[in-house]
Amino acid sequence: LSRRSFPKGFVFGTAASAYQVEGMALKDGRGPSIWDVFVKIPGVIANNATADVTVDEYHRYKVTNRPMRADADLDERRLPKRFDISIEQFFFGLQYGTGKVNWKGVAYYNRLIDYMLKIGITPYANLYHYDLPEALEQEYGGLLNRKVVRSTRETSKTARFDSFNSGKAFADYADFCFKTFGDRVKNWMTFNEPRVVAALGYDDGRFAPGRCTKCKAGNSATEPYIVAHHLILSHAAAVQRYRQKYQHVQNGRIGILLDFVWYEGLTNSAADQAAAQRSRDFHIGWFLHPIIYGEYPKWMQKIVKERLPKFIADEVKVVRGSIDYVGINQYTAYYARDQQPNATTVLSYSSDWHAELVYERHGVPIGPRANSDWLYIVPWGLYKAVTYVKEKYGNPTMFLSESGMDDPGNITIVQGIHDATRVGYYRSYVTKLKEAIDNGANCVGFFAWSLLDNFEWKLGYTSRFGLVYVDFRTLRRYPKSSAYWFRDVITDKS
Ligand code: GCO
Repeated sequence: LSRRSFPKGFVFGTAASAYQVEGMALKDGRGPSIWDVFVKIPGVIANNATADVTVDEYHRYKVTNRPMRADADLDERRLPKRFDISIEQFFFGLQYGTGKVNWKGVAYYNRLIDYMLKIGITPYANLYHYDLPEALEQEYGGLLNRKVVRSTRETSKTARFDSFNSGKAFADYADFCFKTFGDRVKNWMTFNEPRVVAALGYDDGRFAPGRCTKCKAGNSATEPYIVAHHLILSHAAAVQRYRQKYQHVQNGRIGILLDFVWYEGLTNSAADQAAAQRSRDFHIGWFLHPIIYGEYPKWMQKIVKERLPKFIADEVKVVRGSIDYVGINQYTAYYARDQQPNATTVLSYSSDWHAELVYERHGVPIGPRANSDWLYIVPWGLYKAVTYVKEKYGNPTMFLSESGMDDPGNITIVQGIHDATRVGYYRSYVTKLKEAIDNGANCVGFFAWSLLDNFEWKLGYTSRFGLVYVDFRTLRRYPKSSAYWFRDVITDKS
């Protein structure tokens, strides 16, 4: 297995998000995001950890890359890197676009991008990774309010969609980034895992802003759908802006990052097979279906009915086809079993699936479990997920934008850097990806999550996903066996 076994131009890289690695909490003019507020609620994050420092990439982005070069001899000229731009670093006023620009934040990303290019790393920039400015949450309810798409006064449902072109909203923030960095950044993504934003933020309340039917505030039967709808429209508005104003000059491409768990029917019964299909529709279909076909999947329309927002004709035009490529975050697979609602079922996004997710069949787990309770190692799941996108969605240009596994946080450096399980994970997943490509999937890259151990949301620092071990007391970086393995693959040495 090596780079040579992949089609010409195939890229290997690593991925990280602003909030999880930057650690410049509220310094240099950054305003608080909904995550800064969320992590402060006692008991919400393991050990009540915060991302105030995390791995301090804000100051150490050079240190991170230098040891990678010297110790692991990673050939960075061949290593694209996916990183996120953080909204709060730019706009901390009351509205995106009308909030003030934080020029220190802009300077940071200019330094980072210039440095990456100087040492030969290709930047892949994503515009939103869970960190909505708290000011927007306070002012109008954040993603629940359509102002997040366009901030011009809300008009009737028949308002022309392109009126949000003149609005001050997500598209304006995106526009600012295209204008400021697009001379150097040629690979853009709008949102990371919008499904997680909607489901974890508004259905089970596990992620910021922590809303759900059982939480202090929220409604799991309606809010996830409203938020998802606004995310799709915001994505489309940003893409439209890029295409109209920048793409022909800057020659870049733009897409979105979608998480995709593979769902396999628990049995061959028609009921379980349908449950697996519903699960796929409520998961990746929720976003990819509108983007490719201009409407929500049939199963969703049938079950969610009037709780599901609709795209008006002018919106369909902008949403459909709003990607040049799509990033798939693929880690795991589950079995799905038919589960029809009964009198006691509480209406919610997850109960709408009419499916129960299970992790074993005849007492055999679907795969070995990593440290995270949701992460079972199932390489064939990646093959099926990629092949599904190929077959169901017209084989769009895609790349594996995240894949990886975690170890417990409290292991020593020595235990941490001998990460044989992770090496095995990557070997098997990358092998399956190659099989899918050999069978025609139009997949052009693979990005490991993540280069460094970092702040893993609810798990705080009790989970390590890195190719490089971080000693969280000293913040020193130590390449793991998986970093060397990765190097060997991408430099054709293995
Ligand atoms: C994402 C992911 C990452 C996680 C990773 C491991 O949204 O892209 O949630 O931020 O850290 O998937 O859980």
